[in-house]
Amino acid sequence: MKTRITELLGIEYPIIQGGMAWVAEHHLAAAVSQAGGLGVIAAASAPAEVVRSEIRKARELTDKPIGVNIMLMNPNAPEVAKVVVEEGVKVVTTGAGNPAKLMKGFKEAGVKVMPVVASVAMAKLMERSGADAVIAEGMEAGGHIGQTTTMCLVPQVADGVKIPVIAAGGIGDGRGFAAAFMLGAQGVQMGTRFLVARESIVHENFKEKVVKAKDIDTEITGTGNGHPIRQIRNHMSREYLRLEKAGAGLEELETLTLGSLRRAVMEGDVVNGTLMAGQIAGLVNKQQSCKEMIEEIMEEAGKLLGNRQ
Ligand code: TUI
Repeated sequence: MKTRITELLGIEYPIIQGGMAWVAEHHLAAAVSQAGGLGVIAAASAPAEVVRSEIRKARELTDKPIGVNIMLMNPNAPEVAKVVVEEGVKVVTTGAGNPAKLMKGFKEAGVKVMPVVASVAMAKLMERSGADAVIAEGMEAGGHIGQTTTMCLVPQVADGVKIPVIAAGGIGDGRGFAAAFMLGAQGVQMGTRFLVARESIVHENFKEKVVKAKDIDTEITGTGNGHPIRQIRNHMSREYLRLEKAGAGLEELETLTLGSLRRAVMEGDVVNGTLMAGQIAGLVNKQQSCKEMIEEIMEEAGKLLGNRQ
């Protein structure tokens, strides 16, 4: 399937893997790229040298293009950007902020930049700053989110910019893929579905929570303090919301959640860990390899979209 995104990135299918902190390490990224999508290593809050080593390990597993996601709340984002350029990575996605300051360095190095945006204004700003595409992410997504749904955000962003749009948030199968294209997207980004992939290093307890989740099993913490995070409801999310309601300050809440994503992903602590996942967790009900997932999605979407080339 050829779209402006497959052409831009030199990949087979316009499916981008979300840059999930702790989850999106070299095994997952390499598996997605090897299956014809774009695998993405999440730099998250890792030191730049760890990111370098992840890039090199991914390259040992695949010679297809690999991307890196830079989380802009991380104060060492400029250092990570330097490593990305040094290692010859050609695609970067960004999240949770404005990457304008990093854009010049990326452009000079020939790196394609695809910022995640949660509004039309931000999408336009990114286009003016030199972004090659934008990832319009609705609030169905997991982790740090904006306030608009994918259904409303994607067509408005598609009308607002000339660069290609990738839809994200709430997409987990061929129907979601086809719907995104109907809304004007040229590609999709998926996180939650890839989280449970066989190649994903996420602890089985967390994967099981996603596979068993129903449509209404996520909730958003931090809406009141500027750190809205969608996650599967558990003891941690309830405790956070209880403290938030009682007027706890950001510092107290951050102490509560310190290391909680790592605990969920690495240790399988589904009680005191933060189970970041999107609303599509309710639809994700089986574990497959990334290749099986991508083939299944493309087959279903192909039928729905009438096998357009
Ligand atoms: O970045 C994400 N999702 C994330 S990052 C993350 S790491 C984390 N770990 C522990 C605690 C807290 C965070 C977990 N999930 N998604 C991409 C995304 N970006 N969604 C929304 C946005 C966004 C929001 C506002 C992008 C730009 C923006 O602009 C604001 C500005 O700076 O002008």
